[in-house]
Amino acid sequence: MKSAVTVALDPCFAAGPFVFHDLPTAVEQAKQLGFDALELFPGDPQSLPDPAALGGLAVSAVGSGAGWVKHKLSFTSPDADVRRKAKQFVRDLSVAAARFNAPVIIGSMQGRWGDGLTRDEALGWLAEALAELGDVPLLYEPLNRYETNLICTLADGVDFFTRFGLTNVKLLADLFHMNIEEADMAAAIRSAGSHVGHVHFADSNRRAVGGGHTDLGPVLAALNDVGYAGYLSAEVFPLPDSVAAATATMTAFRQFVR
Ligand code: LER
Ligand code: MN
Repeated sequence: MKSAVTVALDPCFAAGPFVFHDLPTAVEQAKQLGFDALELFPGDPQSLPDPAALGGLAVSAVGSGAGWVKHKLSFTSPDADVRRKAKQFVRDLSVAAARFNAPVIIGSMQGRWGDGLTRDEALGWLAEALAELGDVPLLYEPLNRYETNLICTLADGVDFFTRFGLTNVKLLADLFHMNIEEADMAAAIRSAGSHVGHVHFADSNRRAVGGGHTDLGPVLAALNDVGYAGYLSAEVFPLPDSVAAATATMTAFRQFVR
């Protein structure tokens, strides 16, 4: 497994669960602490940095959260024009992310059902978007119940992929969301198996691993047992500050992985 740390690149993420909020500091600290990669959350596709600005670090993934947080785009909006713009936003992001060979995360842009929209209609539109974008590597992220009512567990994610024949998409297992929604985090990872394509490495309270009460040993054992070799990416609050959260993450990574 490889280590990554998140960097928000837009003021719309100022209060979000990202370790760093400016690129030069992130590059300097990530290199110093020995991270393999940065995970980038731009406000727009055109604000992804030049690869040369990353000082040799890889990019684990590119987040599309600004599509919702900044531009209010969603794959399950009742407005067809908003859905079309949402797909174009992710398409443009994926073109920019290809410079880094990085997949694009679909998290909050999935939206929710309700207000006259049935769950089946919403899932249909979500599946249509993921299928249309199927030529680019995508990571689909189940979120906790306070952020979506579409798919909140890994098992529901696998069922969704199977029902709509989505073979291009992998699951993003965010340990913070899983702590809220899964009955047994390790068992959920074992059941999802090779569908797991990415991990957000966070403790129960969304602090760096070690700062909450999640029992990480069985979770890491499950990831090892399913042959997971991707990133453990710290998507956590910069608490007590960015450098401390990054340092704690690397301590945990070395404890559990190396
Ligand atoms: C995005 O990766 C995520 O986990 C969402 O909860 C956004 O905060
Ligand atoms: Mn996440």
